[in-house]
Amino acid sequence: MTETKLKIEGMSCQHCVQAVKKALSGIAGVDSTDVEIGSATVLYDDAKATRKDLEAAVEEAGFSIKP
Ligand SMILES: [Cu+2]
Repeated sequence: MTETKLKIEGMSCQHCVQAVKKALSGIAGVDSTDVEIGSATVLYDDAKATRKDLEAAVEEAGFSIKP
């Protein structure tokens, strides 16, 4: 398991938190997520998912990743 923290731009309320949580939880290999406004800490199996997958899911949900 790998833990990574994503910095996320464009989140402003609990709806955004739920949207990001849902997007991340839908990825195969993601074990747990801890999402708050502006960031998400994700525990995932790096044999099944990559950080790029996590970032892509967040972007597909309408937010952007801060480098
Ligand atoms: Cu919101």
